Amino acid sequence: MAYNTILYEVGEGYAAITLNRPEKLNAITAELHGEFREALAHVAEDAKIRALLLTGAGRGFCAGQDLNDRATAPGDAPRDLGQTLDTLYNPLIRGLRALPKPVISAVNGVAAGAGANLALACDIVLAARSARFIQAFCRLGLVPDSGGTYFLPRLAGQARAMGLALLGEPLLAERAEEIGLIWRCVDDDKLAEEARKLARHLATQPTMGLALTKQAINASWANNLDRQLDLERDLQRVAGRTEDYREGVKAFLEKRQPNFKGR
Ligand code: T3D
Repeated sequence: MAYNTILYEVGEGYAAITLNRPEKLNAITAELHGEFREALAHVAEDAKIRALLLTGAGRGFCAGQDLNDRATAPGDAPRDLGQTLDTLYNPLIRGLRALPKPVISAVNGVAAGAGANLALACDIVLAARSARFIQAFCRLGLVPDSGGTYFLPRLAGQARAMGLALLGEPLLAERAEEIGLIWRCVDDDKLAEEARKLARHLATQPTMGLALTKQAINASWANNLDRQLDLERDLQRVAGRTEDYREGVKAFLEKRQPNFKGR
C-alpha cells in the first residue's frame, strides 16, 4: 500500500508502520491520521498479521501535532482542540490499545507531545539510547493528551508524572527504562533489529492468548481484585478454547517447540 505520510510494510507475520515525515520529525497532520487509521484497519482485519511495529523515519520518532496546522492569524476564532482529540487522537490511541495483537513501538529518536504518548500507548516500548520523551504540552499551554495523563501516573507514579508534565523536561530513554515508563532501552544501532526480532517473535506466538492478556492488563487499572479475578476467569475460558492452547499443551508433553497458528 502506498501512502504519503507513513510507510506500511507486511512481512514475516507482522506489519510495520513507519511515520514518514522525517523533515518535521514525523509531526502528525490530518493526512497522517487518516493514513495511520487506514493502515491500522488493515492490521486489525488481516489474520496473517499477528503483531504491529510502530517507528519513525529519520532522527525523530514523532514530534506530536504538526504545529504548522495550528498557526492562527489575529482575529481567528480559537480552534476546538477537543474536537481534534475526539475525532483524531483519541480513536488512534483507543485503536492501538484495543488491537487484538501486540503492538511494539520502537522509539528511534525524540518523542514529543502526542508523539510521546503515542509511543507509550503501545504494549511494548523499546527506545534507542539517544531517544528522549518530552511532554511538550506545557510549553504551549496545553494538557498532556493522547493518554498522557493516564499513562504517566500509572507507569511512572504521581510525582514523576507531575514533574514530567509540568516541567516538560526531556526524559532520556535510559531513565525512562529505569523508572518503568518503557520496557527497554537499547543501543541506537541495535534498535531496528531488536524491534524486528521482537515483532517476528510475537508473530509466532499464540495471538489470541496475547490479545486476551493485553485486554486483562489494560482493564486492571479500572478494576478491584474481585472484578479482575472474574475477568481473568472469563478470558481464560476463551483462551482455553483456542487451538493454540491445545497446541501449547501438546507441544509441552511431546517435548517440542509449539507451532502456534494464532487461533
Ligand atoms: O489538535 C491539537 O492540536 C491538539 C493535540 C495536540 C497534541 C500535541 O502533540 S501538542 C504538542 C506538539 N508538539 C510540540 O510541541 C513539540 C514541538 N517540537 C519541539 O519542541 C522540538 O522540535 C523537539 C524538542 C521535538 C525536537 O527539537 P530539535 O531541536 O531536535 O529539532 P527542531 O529543529 O526543533 O525540529 C526539526 C524540524 O522539525 C524543524 O523544522 P525546520 O525548521 O527544519 O523546517 C521543526 O520546526 C520541525 N518540527 C518539530 N516539531 C514540529 C515541527 N514542525 C511542526 N510541528 C511540530 N510539532
